[in-house]
Amino acid sequence: MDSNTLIDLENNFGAHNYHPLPVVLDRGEGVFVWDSEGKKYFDFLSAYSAVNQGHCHPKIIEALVNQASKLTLTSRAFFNSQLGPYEKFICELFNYDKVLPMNTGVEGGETANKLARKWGYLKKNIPENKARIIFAKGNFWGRTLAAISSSDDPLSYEGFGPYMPGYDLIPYNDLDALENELKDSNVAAFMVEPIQGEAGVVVPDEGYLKGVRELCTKYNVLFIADEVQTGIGRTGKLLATDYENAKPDILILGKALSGGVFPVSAVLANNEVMMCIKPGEHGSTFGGNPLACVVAKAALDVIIDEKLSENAFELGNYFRSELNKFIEKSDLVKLVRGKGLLNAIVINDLETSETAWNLCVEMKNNGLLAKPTHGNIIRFAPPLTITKEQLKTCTEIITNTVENYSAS
Ligand code: IF1
Repeated sequence: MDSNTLIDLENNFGAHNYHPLPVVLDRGEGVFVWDSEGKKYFDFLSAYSAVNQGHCHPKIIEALVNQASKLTLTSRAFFNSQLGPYEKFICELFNYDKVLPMNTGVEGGETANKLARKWGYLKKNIPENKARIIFAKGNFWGRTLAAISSSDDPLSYEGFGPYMPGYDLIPYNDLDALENELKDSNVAAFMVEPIQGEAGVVVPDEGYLKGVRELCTKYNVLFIADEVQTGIGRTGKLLATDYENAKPDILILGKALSGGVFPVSAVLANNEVMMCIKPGEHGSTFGGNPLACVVAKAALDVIIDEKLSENAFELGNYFRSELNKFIEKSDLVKLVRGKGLLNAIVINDLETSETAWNLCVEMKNNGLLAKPTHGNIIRFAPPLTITKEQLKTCTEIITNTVENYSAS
């Protein structure tokens, strides 16, 4: 089927909860994807950072296929032979006592919130139903009713009320505002992204995460880091919180934990927190399934064996320095920001403009796929397996596209 037919099918039979770029992808390998007509593109979205290891990484696919023909799902009503070894591996890698396996990123967030509330009641003696969780404005952690209840983006929450009580917002990157809230003894946790993805790759000031860690310790509040997007090498370290040695009390991972093969998420914490949840109090049919365990183990091995965090660190510096040179002479691009290979450019235009969208359509025509976030921001997040040569080519595609757009 050609692309237009396939787009029509999605339009006719799928809910209209997305507005995709007009490209139909059919195949992927490493940093490349191909559309139904066989045209090849650099993937600069990586499925929102789920495909850090590159599309269809042979080692991850091999693990998937081998396990798929052996055992896929048992539920947690029984033990399975892959779960224990995986749990030991991931706990040792991230240095936590325990892990709670889930599937999607938002389930990871929900799990972290439930853990924090339970801990608040059992360990901090917060009166019943009074636990509060603080979030930063501009946060994004998914689409469930709890997640949208903490959102200040009307697109996410409007028309879906009533909302979850016990959630409050403070400005991002503001330690004074945080300290003010944490003084209330009913606060169980502060949940935050080390870099805000959906908000447009907003990088906080140096020292912010360290400050969050210190304030949470001082006021006996749990620091929950949502590393669903920033984790697993994306920002140039295994975790973005590693930059400031700001170890969260609860760590949420997702997306690239499976290399984009299927939803695998994880919540990590020490016993003091994790043991607050008892049998029957939380779970999931698919969480911790043997297929997910071997896939996640393989996906993490690839990050480590291929030094993808290090590659993201180096190539991210290169990408931003090349773009900064370009920005000096560009009227259209205002700035580039990010860490590692999680970057965005801000277009010198209104948030309501179509410029970013139009640029993405042009970049697509030129063989590179990226997605606008808001009307004037374009995120660039290639697979971390990208080489310097490839990134050089991509930087040229991006800057040439902007130049031609400005000229037209
Ligand atoms: C959509 C953006 C990315 C996340 C963080 C948890 C989750 C996400 C920091 C939930 C999910 C997504 C989901 C996707 C778009 C997207 C996104 F455009 F909104 F900003 F990645 F950058 N924490 N992010 O970024 O994970 O339940 O989806 O597995 O359309 O909702 P999930």
